[in-house]
Amino acid sequence: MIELYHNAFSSCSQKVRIVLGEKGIGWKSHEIDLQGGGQHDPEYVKLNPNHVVPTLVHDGRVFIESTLINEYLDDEFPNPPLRPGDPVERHAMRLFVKHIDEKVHPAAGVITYGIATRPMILGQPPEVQEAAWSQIPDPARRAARKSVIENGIEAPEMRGAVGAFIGMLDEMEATIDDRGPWVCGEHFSLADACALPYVLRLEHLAMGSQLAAGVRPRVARWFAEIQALESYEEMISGQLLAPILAMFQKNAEEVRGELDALIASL
Ligand SMILES: N[C@@H](CCC(=O)N[C@@H](CS)C(=O)NCC(=O)O)C(=O)O
Repeated sequence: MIELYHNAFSSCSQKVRIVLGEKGIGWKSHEIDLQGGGQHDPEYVKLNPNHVVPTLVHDGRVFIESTLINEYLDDEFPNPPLRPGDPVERHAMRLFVKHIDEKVHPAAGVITYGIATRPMILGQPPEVQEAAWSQIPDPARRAARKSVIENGIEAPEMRGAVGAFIGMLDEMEATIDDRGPWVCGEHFSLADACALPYVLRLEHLAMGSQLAAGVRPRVARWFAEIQALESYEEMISGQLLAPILAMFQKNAEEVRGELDALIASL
């Protein structure tokens, strides 16, 4: 029995859900309300001491860290395999994933809270606003969250964060070769699962023009292919509540001019 503690919009949850879906693994959902502070609930923190989603429980054993969860799933449920068999290609895949985990994922929190959820948080009572950052255990992450809630698009962290996303797209455009359409060639892999949520986040935050065929043709084809996967609707788009998605898009539209200028200046 597989149980996943996750959130519909969380990038790390999305990358695990698409792997569950592509492997056809049945799972029980426990949705964690990140805006309501469910990640800080003492019962949940017993499972995930980092106060983050996702957490996977398989037959009573607890697994945290989305990349390691995906590797565990690929070991435990090997069909279809989602890592290249060739050691050189596997290294390239893991390097791609490591870069996203280390550089792009922290940037996702900056752009999501600084653009999409900030107006909602600023409309809340001060103690609720403070709860949005004060319980985050990692000091660097806590400081970045506070800064983007206070300063939004003007936060000093924003330039590096948007730059990390654009760098990811450029790397994908350079990496996807004629064998494509996937990052590692002909077969969908954990690298694609890892990139998906971050590319999707750009579309949700008024930066979808960066994915256009005329701008990055290989990324555009990759994005179309991944959205056509059999499990995409059930595991990704179908999970995103329309009012929350509309809020993301509306708030991002309000700073589109600043975002375009920032990207042009990179
Ligand atoms: N390295 C962790 C990062 C997990 C993470 O940052 N999760 C985010 C959602 S994508 C989260 O739970 N954030 C809690 C918050 O926003 O307070 C992983 O890969 O699982």
